[in-house]
Amino acid sequence: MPNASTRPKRGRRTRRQPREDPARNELVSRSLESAQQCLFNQDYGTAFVHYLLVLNLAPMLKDFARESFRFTLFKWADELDSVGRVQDLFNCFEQALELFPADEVILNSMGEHLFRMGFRDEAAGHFHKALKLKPDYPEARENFYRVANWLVERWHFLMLNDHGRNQKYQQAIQKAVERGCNTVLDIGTGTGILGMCAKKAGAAEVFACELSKTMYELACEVVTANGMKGGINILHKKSMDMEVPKDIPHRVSLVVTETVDAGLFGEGIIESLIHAWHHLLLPPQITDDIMSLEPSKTGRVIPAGATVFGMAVESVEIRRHHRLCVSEVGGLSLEAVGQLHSPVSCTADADDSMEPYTTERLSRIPGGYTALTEPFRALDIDFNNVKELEGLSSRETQRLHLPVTKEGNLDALAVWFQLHLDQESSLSTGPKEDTCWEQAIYPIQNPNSVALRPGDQLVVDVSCRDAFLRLCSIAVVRDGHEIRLDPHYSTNPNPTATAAPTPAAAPTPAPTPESELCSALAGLQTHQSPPREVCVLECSEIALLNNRHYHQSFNQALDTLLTGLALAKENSSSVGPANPTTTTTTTGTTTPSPSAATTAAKDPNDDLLYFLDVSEGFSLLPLMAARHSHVKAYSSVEKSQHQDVLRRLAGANGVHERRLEFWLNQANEEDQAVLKRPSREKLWSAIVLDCVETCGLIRQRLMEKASLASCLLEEGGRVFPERIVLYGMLVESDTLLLESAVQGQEPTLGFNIAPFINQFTVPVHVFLDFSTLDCRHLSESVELFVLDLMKASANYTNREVKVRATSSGRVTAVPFWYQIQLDPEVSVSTLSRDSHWKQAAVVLQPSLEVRAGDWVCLAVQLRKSSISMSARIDSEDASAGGSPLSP
Ligand code: 44T
Repeated sequence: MPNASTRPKRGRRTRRQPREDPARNELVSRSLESAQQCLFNQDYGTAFVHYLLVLNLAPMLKDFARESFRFTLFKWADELDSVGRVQDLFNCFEQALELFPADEVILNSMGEHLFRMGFRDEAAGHFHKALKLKPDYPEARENFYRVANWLVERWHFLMLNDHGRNQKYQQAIQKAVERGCNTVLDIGTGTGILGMCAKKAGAAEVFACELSKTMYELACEVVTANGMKGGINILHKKSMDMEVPKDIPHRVSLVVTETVDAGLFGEGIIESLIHAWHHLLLPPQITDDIMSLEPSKTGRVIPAGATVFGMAVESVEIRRHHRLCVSEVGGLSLEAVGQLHSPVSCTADADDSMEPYTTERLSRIPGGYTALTEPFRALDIDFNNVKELEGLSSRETQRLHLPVTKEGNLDALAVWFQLHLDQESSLSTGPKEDTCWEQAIYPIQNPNSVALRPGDQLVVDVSCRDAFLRLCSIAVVRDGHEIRLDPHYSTNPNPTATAAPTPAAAPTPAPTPESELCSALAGLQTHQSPPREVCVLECSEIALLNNRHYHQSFNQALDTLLTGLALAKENSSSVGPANPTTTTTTTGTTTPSPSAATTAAKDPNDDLLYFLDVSEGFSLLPLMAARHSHVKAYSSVEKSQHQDVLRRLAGANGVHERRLEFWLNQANEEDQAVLKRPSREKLWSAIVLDCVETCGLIRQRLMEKASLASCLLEEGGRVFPERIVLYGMLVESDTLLLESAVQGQEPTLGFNIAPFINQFTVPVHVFLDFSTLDCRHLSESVELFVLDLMKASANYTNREVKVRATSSGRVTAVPFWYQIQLDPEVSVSTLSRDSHWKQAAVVLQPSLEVRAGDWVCLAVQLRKSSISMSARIDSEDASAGGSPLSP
């Protein structure tokens, strides 16, 4: 806002300024001309400078020049970007926004640049502003949806919808404040809810801190809307960066916090509480001193402490995501693969790139789980005892011997905790509780599977390192003998048994004396061979490797295609004469038409079929193709560790090294564009595109890639898959609603929070397990649309599909998945049990009441790879509607 003293000056200046200034006008018109000329000559930098001058001197030209100015800016920004002049790029955008502060297109484009460079918070701010200026601006909306999940994680909705948790925290805070804790700091305030509870309970002073900018801004909005702006002082800070009196005037008597993740310590609660005790909290109350200081003079923390529990579990789902469970797929032996690991490991040698645990909601894990031990107590921690907090990392490793209660494969240790808010009240995050919490999962990474049975004892080490709780299965004690699980465990030099790999989904066979002998031998052998390099693959890459059906299907489709093409080549070369018009350039590039090239008999490479796999991540498909005679396969696997594995597998499967190449190596060396085949200009026989992301969404720019790919195919060549069919189903699912927005009309604990956080609602949910989603099916599955990758002219689809409701209910969501059609005969479904893909769902806003027999009209839109849907009851005669199809 300009202040009062500047206004008249501006006015005077404008008044003094003659309306018509010929010199100025001359400059404006010359600069405008130069700008247009430079634009025409594609000299965008100079054009941009001229436009800046013009529009600063003659703001009335803004409307006239807006389009060309934007165009110039975007072109110039692309150029700056391509040469890495990031600072200059953002300076240009800032200058542009000074001229056009409310231009949603410029805001959105700046957001896109920010996002690509990793400034997610700032990017989101720009998309948000663009959307506020123009709510029906689809590009900004898509971009906003893309970042909203990062900015405001979905668990915020779950936690705010968890009434039990909210009430327990509120009661504990109210009690503490009523007992005299009148100065409060809320660490990691999120939406501001706990701070507001303290204020409402009557605390004299309330401070709050939040490290995420988006959440901080949200908390400020929420607190203001609840009339507490002056009552709660919110800081955009990490608690560890706060000091007295710089940030808060004095130490506080109560810290409230819920900075805990599924593994309890993952949000850094230990470090932040140690810091708080040293710098932000009043001294603790000495509990055994009856005459101790009054609560307003001492400090305490809510939650007061926690107890961590663990349990050994069998789960096929965990196993197939963390261990290789197959020795052969798609005709390839994987024996030579070496040791594979998922990035989740808490063994002694795990480096910093490893996560110690992953998370799962065990109650919803596909295939279920079996508890192999009773829950055991792994750790107790008192948050009001700073010495205990400080001693945690140096605590001695605790070795537990856990009786095995049920027969099964040891796949993971699952961990949860009880959060003691105060002496009377606690929250549990256990797998049997009806809460929003997930459990921490410590998968067993042992390459061999471990069959446990009642009577065994599982030896588990519990320790704390780098402020993470670490649980490690060390050994199994059976009949007085120790069977080692951790290859690095060295106290027992005489390993006795590890079993051979078992298939992912097969039930664990009961161990027989023979099998035990075999495993003992296998164990000995593993022990004696030199340690091989461990290759780390993403969990979804491991699940893909374990997917037999996927590889079998590709094998079959590849077989059909490559055999057919080879035969066709053989025929044409035996019939047709050598083509005399073939020319070879000095660089060795042959430049005839593809058909002519195939008949240039001299070069043995002419008979080759070229296969390109541009899948994201690790893929065995090029190896499978290269096993065919006359095929040269290109893999786009980038990491050298992964390339080594492929080379090793090639060797072991009889694929000559010349038959497998790494495409990006080639592309870098020869500076070629991706998808253009190197060295020769003959065309590809097959190109594999990765269509669906693990999260369940169509990959971005898929259709652009597909249309490019189909132009690069030789006659008879193929893009894999040739098409994908999207299926969906009408469901009623409260769970999906609880994850997508704060539900209900009731204020949360009496506070007005929902409208603010619900701005971050995103209609598409990803990483869903449809097989275990708590929902009622209200229709059969129905085909929603087909993407033809061989005729990829359009990159969007708009369709209305009629679906018949099979039961009455409230349609809250439409989960969707894909049938990936490799050729007319062979397909894979992203919904299958052994798929590495998850599903996604559109949550309908608002939801739709249906009666059994109603026809529902689903408007499905695919724009630039993002799917949106809306539903209404179809009042017309719907007999011609889409017929239900099975996946
Ligand atoms: N997720 C639970 C973890 N913060 C909750 O920025 C349970 C996950 C979960 N601010 C499914 C279900 C559930 N100083 O906004 C965050 C974070 C902030 C801090 C300032 C600090 N030292 C910190 C540390 C964290 O605190 C907020 C809450 S963290 C809670 C994590 C529903 N999946």
